[in-house]
Amino acid sequence: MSRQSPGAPHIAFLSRSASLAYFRPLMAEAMPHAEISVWPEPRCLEAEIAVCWNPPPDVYARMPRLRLIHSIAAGVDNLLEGRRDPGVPVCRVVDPGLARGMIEYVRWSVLYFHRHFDRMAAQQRERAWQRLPLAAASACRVGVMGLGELGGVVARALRDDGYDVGGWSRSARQIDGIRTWHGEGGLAPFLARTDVLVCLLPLTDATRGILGARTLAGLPEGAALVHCGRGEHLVSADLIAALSGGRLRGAVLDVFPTEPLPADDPLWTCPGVVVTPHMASMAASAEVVRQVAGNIQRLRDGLPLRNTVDLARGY
Ligand code: NDP
Ligand code: OXD
Repeated sequence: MSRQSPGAPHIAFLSRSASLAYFRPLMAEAMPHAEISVWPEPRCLEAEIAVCWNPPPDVYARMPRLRLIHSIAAGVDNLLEGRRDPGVPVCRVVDPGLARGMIEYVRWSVLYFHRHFDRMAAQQRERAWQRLPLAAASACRVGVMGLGELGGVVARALRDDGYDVGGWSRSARQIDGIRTWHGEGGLAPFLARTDVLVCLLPLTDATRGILGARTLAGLPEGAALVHCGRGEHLVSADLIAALSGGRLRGAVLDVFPTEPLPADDPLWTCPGVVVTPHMASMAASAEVVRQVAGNIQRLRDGLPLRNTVDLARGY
């Protein structure tokens, strides 16, 4: 017999790479009548709601009551795999706090190159005291790939800091004070005017491997990369070749195809690379739970869900 009270939702937190048990008390507080299971508890398969980060492969096919898949994050690439029933919607987190964190991370990374902190760190190792000319922010051309919830606010924040900001997206976007390009045809002119490339794209079939030799070769000599999208966007051998050949100046990398980044990965020690452990930004757990609970209630009330993913586009 089900332990659910009649009509109460059953919510399963599913991840094969991290324990999501820390959500249990928060979710219980937000929805006191809900049944809550956490992977690998077998009862997860009875749930109607799957709240996911890297869910186990093919798990949805074993959840006959599934009615909603909800990400705990902004990106949904890792939870679309194995989703076969077109009637089950997928929602994600969109949060001003997450956007604020991303602005901070990208602002630091852009300043790191614009104000030569990379070169100062190298000089310090040589005990070299050498001042470099102060370049105005307006002389630093930043290019943001992806102008959505995160890329859009990051581009605006950098514009307000005085940078010369360009942006690239799938469809045409207009943002005051920012020159924008879109689609395949817009990529080359966008790259050609970009000194610091910021990747805030979602991972889809169209964007996998986009940070490879061709894109990197489209940047001006001495350009730098700030990568906060997904590890699979980057062809790391191509980046390492561009850095070691001196064509590119450096890279700040937050995301990797395998996380944690394996100890023997050459990126750890590649000159010019800063590695951070997928910490550019994240939504507070309480906010994630608030959004999940809100969407569960909306589902039960027959109202349109918030922050749904367009499954045809894949983001
Ligand atoms: P959105 O879905 O709001 O925006 C995505 C943007 O990318 C849109 O502007 C979209 O274009 C553009 N885009 C998608 N496909 C293409 C394509 N083929 N060519 C050109 N542009 C494309 O996503 P968010 O801004 O919320 O998040 C972006 C990503 O950031 C997430 O998917 C995740 O991977 C990553 N992320 C990383 C974090 C970290 O800590 N490192 C934290 C949070 C998110 P259009 O405007 O035309 O739709
Ligand atoms: C996200 C992330 O997508 O943390 O929110 O990468």
